Amino acid sequence: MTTEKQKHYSTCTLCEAMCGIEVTTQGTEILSIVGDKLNPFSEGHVCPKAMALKDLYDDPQRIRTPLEKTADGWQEVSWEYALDKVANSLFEVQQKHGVESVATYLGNPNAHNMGAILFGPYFYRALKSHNRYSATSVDQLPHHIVSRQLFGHQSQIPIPDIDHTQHFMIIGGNPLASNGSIMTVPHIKRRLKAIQNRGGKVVVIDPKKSETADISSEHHFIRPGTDALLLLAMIHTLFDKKLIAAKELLGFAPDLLSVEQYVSEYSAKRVAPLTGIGETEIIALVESFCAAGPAVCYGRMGASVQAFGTLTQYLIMLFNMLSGNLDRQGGMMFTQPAADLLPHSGRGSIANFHTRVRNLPAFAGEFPVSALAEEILTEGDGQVKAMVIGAGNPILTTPNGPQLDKAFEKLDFVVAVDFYITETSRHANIILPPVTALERDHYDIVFHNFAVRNSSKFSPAIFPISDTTKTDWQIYLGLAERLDRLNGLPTDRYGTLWDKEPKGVVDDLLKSGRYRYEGEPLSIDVLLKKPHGIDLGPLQPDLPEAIYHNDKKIHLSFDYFMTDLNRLEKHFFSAKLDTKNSSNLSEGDSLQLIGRRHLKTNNSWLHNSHRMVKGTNNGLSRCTAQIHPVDAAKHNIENQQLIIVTSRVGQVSLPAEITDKIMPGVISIPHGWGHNKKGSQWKTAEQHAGVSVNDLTDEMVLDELSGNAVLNGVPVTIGAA
Ligand SMILES: Nc1nc2c(c(=O)[nH]1)N[C@H]1C(S)=C(S)[C@@H](COP(=O)(O)OP(=O)(O)OC[C@H]3O[C@@H](n4cnc5c(=O)[nH]c(N)nc54)[C@H](O)[C@@H]3O)O[C@H]1N2
Ligand SMILES: Nc1nc2c(c(=O)[nH]1)N[C@H]1C(S)=C(S)[C@@H](COP(=O)(O)OP(=O)(O)OC[C@H]3O[C@@H](n4cnc5c(=O)[nH]c(N)nc54)[C@H](O)[C@@H]3O)O[C@H]1N2
Ligand code: SF4
Ligand SMILES: [Mo]
Repeated sequence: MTTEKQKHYSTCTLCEAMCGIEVTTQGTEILSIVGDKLNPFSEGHVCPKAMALKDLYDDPQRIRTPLEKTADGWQEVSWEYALDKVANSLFEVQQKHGVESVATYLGNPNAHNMGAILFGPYFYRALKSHNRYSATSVDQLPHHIVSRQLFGHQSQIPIPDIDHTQHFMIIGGNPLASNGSIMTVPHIKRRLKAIQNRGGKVVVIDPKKSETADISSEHHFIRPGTDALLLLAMIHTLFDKKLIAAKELLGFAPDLLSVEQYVSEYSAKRVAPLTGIGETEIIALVESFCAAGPAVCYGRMGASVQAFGTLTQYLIMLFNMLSGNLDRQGGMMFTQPAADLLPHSGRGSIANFHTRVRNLPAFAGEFPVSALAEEILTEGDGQVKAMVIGAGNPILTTPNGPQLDKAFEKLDFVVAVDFYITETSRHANIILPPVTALERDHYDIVFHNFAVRNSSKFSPAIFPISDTTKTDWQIYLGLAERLDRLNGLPTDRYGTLWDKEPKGVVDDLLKSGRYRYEGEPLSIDVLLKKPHGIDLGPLQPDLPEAIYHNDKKIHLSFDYFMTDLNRLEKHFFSAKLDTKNSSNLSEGDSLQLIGRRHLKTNNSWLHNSHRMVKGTNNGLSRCTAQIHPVDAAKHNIENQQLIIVTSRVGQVSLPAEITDKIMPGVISIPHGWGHNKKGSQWKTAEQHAGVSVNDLTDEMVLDELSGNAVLNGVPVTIGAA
């Protein structure tokens, strides 16, 4: 290896923004990471997390060799031994307890990892178990269901055309902290400012005056979990004020105007007292949206991960359609990705099987993760006895973490594919550590499909794989091959896969895709000559091609979605509230718990980087409970005072941060903290432990239509510690 300084052009994989980075290396050392100014998509943008890629690479606590848990603690073992041991152990559990007894949980970083996406499925297929879980059901599940029903494919999700819109309504998203989600968008601040500079508006609907709300044209506090009501009233207003502009969409969705009958009861006047947004304000929101020209209404975590998340996302889509903003420049548009996996991937089966204990529906072959603990703890046929955890930390990231923590202790065997000993992987018998992002080839097979502009880029690994290191795909393929062999199945096809590598699959997709570049079909070779990536232009109108249903029509699926109005009526308007499910109404002393993100966090796993946790938040750690001065006064709580927050499932104690940026009656606690569990090994993170908000969230309360978790709008009480 050369000892000269070298510059490499790569891509940050930490969040969805796909920022191009310039990485300077010397030998095996990373000297610096800065934004790649010549990347046509991100134009030099990076956030402070880009340097965390270096910290991760350097971190002495990061695991580099497979570990086995023994009576004398963790022991380093060889890859051959570790992969054999895992495959044999999973095989044995399945022999003894049946195929369903092994469950898998896939975490968020998989979505940023082409190897795991393209080759991981060989392993799940070899396992044959239906007991599959992932972070999808604490996140974007509603978006998938809405797209599956309307457009025929779970991942055909339209994206805000932020660069051409004149009015951007953001419901429950904070892109200034998250850098955008289901909207791959570097330079979000510049782009939001640009809307305002061209005479447009950015409107934020959020129980918190977030960083995004701070730079918006208008912000409206909304009571957590009442967005579906707001959307119903917004659609009601479209009809009432004769603002429907859907003529061009009627050819694709002939029944669209019959939405009117479903919203007739939901006037702005009726919903206003529940949402906290006044009747005239709601009407004005709609009028100004419709007067703006191209406009787009977009909802993210706050709108999705709540009791009516699926209904809310559906209504957002209807609102965009009825106002004439679907598939319109400056509205919600479909991308035209260069390497399009969609035609080759599952469209998303809805409820074709159910969980054993609570009878919850599967979507696209996955069960709601809220059901995982009970599937481990409840005895009987099909009980989960072993777990595979791939790039996830569900003990901190899914509802009722402590219950899952206890459940994990009962398992016969656990394997974690992870490079840290986390709150979850500490339960593993074997940990298989892949290399970090900069050590593997990268093509963003997911997030190009959600990007606000079409582009294409391949980032080859900066450091080559050695004999002693493996990427995620090598781990999964190694396990798949071993399992098939143990099951007596043919394994000849693996030879081809080992040679092809995930990048070979991307190459096929590019070559069979819709773009040519300078006369040649796009390919990995073409992209290698363009290390900064290539721009493929703005999003284009794409109906009916974007529709995956055979009849090329949008299926509005009223029967599926609108039946949830019965639950909504009961929840918000029935005189006698079902207290178990009344998660959305502040009653008496209870507050509504919501989540938040900070620019320097990434779910649960960047807190071992000193750079990410240092610095102050007015002298407080970043894991605080934000409450409004009115609520603080009511409970005699002072700023920075330790308080106890209690929910149906648990209790945490953390400092209060009193701020009028939060709506009265609401409390905000970030997720991903709580690094104080015995046996996890991340020294810096432990010094900034915080508490886990998912010790409070309730695995029994779901968005019933989808099975998605309810992490926003959780009823809690507070008191001085
Ligand atoms: N209360 C509350 N809870 C939430 C949320 C919220 O807003 N509020 N947000 C939810 C959301 S949106 C999400 S996506 C989930 C995330 O939930 P999870 O995916 O369960 O958790 P992460 O914190 O992303 O954990 C990722 C793990 O993968 C490891 N890892 C990182 N990169 C790689 C890699 O390349 N390969 C492998 N094999 N491992 C890797 C890390 O070390 C870490 O242990 O959290 C959810 N939980
Ligand atoms: N820095 C950083 N960036 C990240 C991540 C991270 O952990 N850190 N995680 C990544 C992941 S996995 C995801 S999924 C995305 C998420 O991306 P976003 O959805 O943009 O991120 P959040 O910060 O969760 O924003 C949710 C907003 O919804 C508001 N909210 C809460 N409840 C409600 C409600 O009931 N109604 C309404 N209208 N609003 C509500 C919250 O106050 C918050 O401002 O971020 C990604 N980017
Ligand atoms: S915005 Fe996201 S992709 Fe860009 S540097 Fe930050 S973490 Fe990486
Ligand atoms: Mo997420």
